[in-house]
Amino acid sequence: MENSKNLEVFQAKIDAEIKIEPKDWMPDEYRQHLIRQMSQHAHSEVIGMQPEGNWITRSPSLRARKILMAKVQDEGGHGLYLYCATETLGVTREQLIQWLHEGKAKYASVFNYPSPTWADMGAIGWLVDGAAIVNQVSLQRTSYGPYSRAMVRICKEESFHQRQGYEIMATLMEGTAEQKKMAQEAFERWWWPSLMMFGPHDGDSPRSSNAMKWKIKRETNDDLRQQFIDKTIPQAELIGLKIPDANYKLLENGSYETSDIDWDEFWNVIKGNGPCNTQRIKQHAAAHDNGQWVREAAIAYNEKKEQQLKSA
Ligand code: BYC
Repeated sequence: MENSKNLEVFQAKIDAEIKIEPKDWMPDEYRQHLIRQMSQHAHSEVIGMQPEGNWITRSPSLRARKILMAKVQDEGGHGLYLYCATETLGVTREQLIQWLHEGKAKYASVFNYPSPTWADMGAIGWLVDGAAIVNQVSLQRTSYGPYSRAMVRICKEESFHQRQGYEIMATLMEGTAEQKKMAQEAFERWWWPSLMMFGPHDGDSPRSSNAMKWKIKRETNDDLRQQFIDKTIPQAELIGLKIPDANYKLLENGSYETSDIDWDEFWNVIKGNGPCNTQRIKQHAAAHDNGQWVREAAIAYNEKKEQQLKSA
């Protein structure tokens, strides 16, 4: 089929809500757009294990430790589904990791902030996973089949994560004055970075136009951010947390108006100048190098199995 006919069939499928599958024809721009977004999403899941992994050995109880360990492990699993889904677009996992280490691939800016107290575990689960869910529920309807199916499973797990985070915050808010202060301070550390997770305002988002046309994105950055704000502010107020925004107000339509994000901070963190950017990549690269023997052993094991099957 000539290219314009291919394009017509491709867009018609998207318009009819038929998923694009790995062996279907797709324009190269669509493929590259997906490789970029999905691999960045995968990297975010894996780099996101670091701020929480920081607290596994220092959890305040065995129950808390078991839950946190399972949660961090889930995030690693999400990264793996997403790397596999990205590989269906014809790019190797090694290449994706190399782009991450070279700084060519991004990951969510929110993971470049430190997690100095136990309350940060609450704030990350409640706010960061909470923001991720709003975005990922929408991405369940994305046009690329493998991405959409990965999202369905990831969303089920993320909703547990959001609740475990909120439980930590609610428990601290019923505790001593010191615990309440710890929770409030963690809330203040993660509120703005969580709002930044949705990306720049719609007018400043160069990727949105193609993403919406191809139904990779189903809702805009600002619409998703507003949904998150509207559901999170009442949750904060219910447990006595103060919103770190002097200008926020409830509007007649039930939605909240808030101050604008500090976009200089957002772009600065994305450029690599956040408090933990260097540490996050260094730690990932070291873990990757340390895992070399595991990858080699897995390949050797598979090769041996294949030989045994052939000679059986
Ligand atoms: N951080 O045109 P735009 C989790 C970049 S992890 C960094 O709006 P787009 C969890 C953007 O990449 C879940 N960079 O782009 C794990 C673009 O630069 P490039 C993470 C950002 O793609 C562990 C430029 O800015 N979720 O749940 O249309 C523990 C212009 O932006 C950010 C996902 O990854 C940012 N926040 O929209 C706990 C969701 N925002 O690439 C929890 C999947 C923007 O052109 N991704 N940029 O160089 C998406 O939905 C979209 O990619 C975004 C951005 C909404 C993030």
